[in-house]
Amino acid sequence: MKTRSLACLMCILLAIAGTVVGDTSIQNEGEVVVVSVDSTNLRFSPETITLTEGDSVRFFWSGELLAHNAVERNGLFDSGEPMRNVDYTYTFEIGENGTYEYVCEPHEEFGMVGTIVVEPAPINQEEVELQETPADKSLPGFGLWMAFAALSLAIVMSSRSNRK
Ligand SMILES: [Cu+2]
Repeated sequence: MKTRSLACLMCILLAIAGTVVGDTSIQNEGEVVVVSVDSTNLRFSPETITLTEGDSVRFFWSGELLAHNAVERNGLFDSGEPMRNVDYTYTFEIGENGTYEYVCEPHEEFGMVGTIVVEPAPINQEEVELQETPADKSLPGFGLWMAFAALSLAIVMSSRSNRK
């Protein structure tokens, strides 16, 4: 009876170990999509991009004739003062899905406007992001060692009870 309950405990611990190891092994790096200024000097290129939560938009231009910036209409991101050289990256976090419109402040009236569509992250990726804690990173093998200890204990206990 005692051996059976220990074996049961071992199974539970192995299951826990499995989920801990599984979480830390999934590292989903987001994509980075570059938006620059086209040859007319008054348009973003591309004007519309589609991303997934966790991805980034990188506003990148250098040596432009005119100074530009990229400011989201509700202030979600802002590359700062208009400049002829800009390298500004914004990463869309989990929960920031939606459609965002941004403008180049000095050239908005000329139609220098862009759109970013951010789609929700797949469910499994969302779980990884939410469950990821500093403890998981510092002790990646903790669950596995717990299971190993339980397994050792179960073997010792069962061999003792067999002798009786
Ligand atoms: Cu501009």
